[in-house]
Amino acid sequence: MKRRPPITFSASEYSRRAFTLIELMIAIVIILILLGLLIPAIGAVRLRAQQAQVRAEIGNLETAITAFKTDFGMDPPSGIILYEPGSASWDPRSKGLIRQLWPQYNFSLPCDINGDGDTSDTIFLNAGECLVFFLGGVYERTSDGTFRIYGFSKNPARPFLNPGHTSSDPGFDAEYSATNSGRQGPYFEFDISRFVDTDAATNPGEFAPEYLDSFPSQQVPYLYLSSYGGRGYRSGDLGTIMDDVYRQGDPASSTLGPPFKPKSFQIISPGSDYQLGEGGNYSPGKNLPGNRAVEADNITNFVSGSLQ
Ligand SMILES: [Ca+2]
Ligand SMILES: [Ca+2]
Ligand SMILES: [Ca+2]
Repeated sequence: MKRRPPITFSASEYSRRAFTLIELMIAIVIILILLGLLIPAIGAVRLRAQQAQVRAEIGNLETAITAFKTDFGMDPPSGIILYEPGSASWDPRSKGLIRQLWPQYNFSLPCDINGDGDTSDTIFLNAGECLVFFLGGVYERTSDGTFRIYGFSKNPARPFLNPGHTSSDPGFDAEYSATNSGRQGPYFEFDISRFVDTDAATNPGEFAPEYLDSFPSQQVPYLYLSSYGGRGYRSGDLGTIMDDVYRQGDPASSTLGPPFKPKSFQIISPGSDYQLGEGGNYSPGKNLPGNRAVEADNITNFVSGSLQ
């Protein structure tokens, strides 16, 4: 049987193998350079997808507000104080809003709006909390810190009957279960993992949640501002969150223009930088001044997309 000669490499073959190693290293470097170009591009695509998701959600919130208006004849207010019967007496403005929403509301019967087991809370709802309350209904914060929302009772005199208020709570009324009279809402499918209570320290005990948009690790909730059917946006609803609603005008001008959405409402997401900025004049064709640069990525219901 013929034996095969042992395999040997010539000098040129060795150099050919070494050259292959150099080629490999060059290929690796090229791949790294390409990755360096690609990763930011992937990041930009991901950001655009996240922005599109928030834009779509703002559209769904608008639809939910329309459904609320169909039932109650007005857009949700964006600032109100709710009084459980054991707290202070109603201020005239808040009482007027409740009378508009529920003409048969009985102000003297017990209710536990925040489902915490008593009927003595005063609940100051800010602009972001109003969005959740009027689209979500009465609520409770459970022992693990998560929020639940229950819509409103269809009992026209007692819309705030709260299924979260249980029979072991003081002042329990069988009607608190309220399922017998039916419920309306929630008007929006909130993701309970995105409820947040940013003013828990200043308003302890009311537990009213606000809602974060879907940007990962978002910290600043949606801002919702009502024009009260065209009667006008209220600076009081803005609190210290922003200086003003968005208005049509040159951002460089100190003369404030008419507001966007003058007869309905503004919804504002802080965008991926988690900052709302101060608001005021905005024009799609004009740059925001340097001190308002954080507003460029805000997403609103009056511009399709981020502001710039
Ligand atoms: Ca309560
Ligand atoms: Ca709160
Ligand atoms: Ca922003």
